[in-house]
Amino acid sequence: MARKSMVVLSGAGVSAESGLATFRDNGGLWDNYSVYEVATPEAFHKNPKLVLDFYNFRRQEVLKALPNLAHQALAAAEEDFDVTIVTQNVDDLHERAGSSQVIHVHGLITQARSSVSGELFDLKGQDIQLGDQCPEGAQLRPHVVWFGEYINHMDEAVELVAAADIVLVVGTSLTVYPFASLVDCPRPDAQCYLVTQDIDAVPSGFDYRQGPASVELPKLMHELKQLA
Ligand code: BV8
Repeated sequence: MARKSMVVLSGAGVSAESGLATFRDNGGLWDNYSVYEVATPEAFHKNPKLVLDFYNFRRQEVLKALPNLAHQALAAAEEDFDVTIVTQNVDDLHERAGSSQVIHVHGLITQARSSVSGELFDLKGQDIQLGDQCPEGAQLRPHVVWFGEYINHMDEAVELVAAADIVLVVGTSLTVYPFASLVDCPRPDAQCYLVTQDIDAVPSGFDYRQGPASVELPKLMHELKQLA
């Protein structure tokens, strides 16, 4: 029998127990930084050093972090399902846990991007400094999608969710669009689950498993494995 397809839509909550700050929880990044000073193209134009320092700090945190039981449970699910992870996260913890199909719709902090050609460069753990230029002579920027910029791979994400047998939303407040609109895309007969610590409203048709991802995800994967 063909393996079932599973699409995972993840956010910062899946990396919280790896020690990486989320955005909108108490003490989250947006409690300490203004989005408009560090996560918009205008901010980068106005004060590139502040923006570079913000992402240099977060990149070093990512390099120090390790995948947690939630990332590992999702990687292990590939034994029984065709799994694709569509993540808002700019960390590489899904990949480092062993997930083989990961789509970063908001970019990847371990890479730099030319703002002229869009060419990507692996930073190999290095910071991006003011004056670091792309071959075209423009200041390098983090390969991260800022507010007001189009996100990556959205059409592909819609198609994947619309075709999936199982849709799993993990560790996201579903605040940011257009990513959050993906919860409206599953087939009527798809099995849909939401695993998160807290949410304003549970999307229609989703089975809500409230709690830490490192606890709830392994439990859910064990349940689903019986149905594979
Ligand atoms: C765009 C940068 C087109 C990278 C980020 C409607 C349609 C289109 C656009 C909009 C729209 N409405 C508004 C907009 C504009 C805007 C937007 O969505 N604003 C919001 C705030 C209202 N969207 C955009 O600008 C997007 N661009 O649409 O372009 C366009 C073009 C021109 C003009 C107009 C439109 C760009 C969006 C990308 C922005 N970049 N980040 C970075 O620095 O990382 S978004 C940022 O938020 C991160 O990427 C993050 O991943 C994302 C979502 O946050 P979450 O991952 O959900 O994290 P959060 O802290 O919110 O929640 C954590 C959750 O985890 C909570 O539920 C918590 O309970 C849970 N949790 C915590 N611990 C645990 C846990 N769960 C389980 N276990 C735990 N241990």
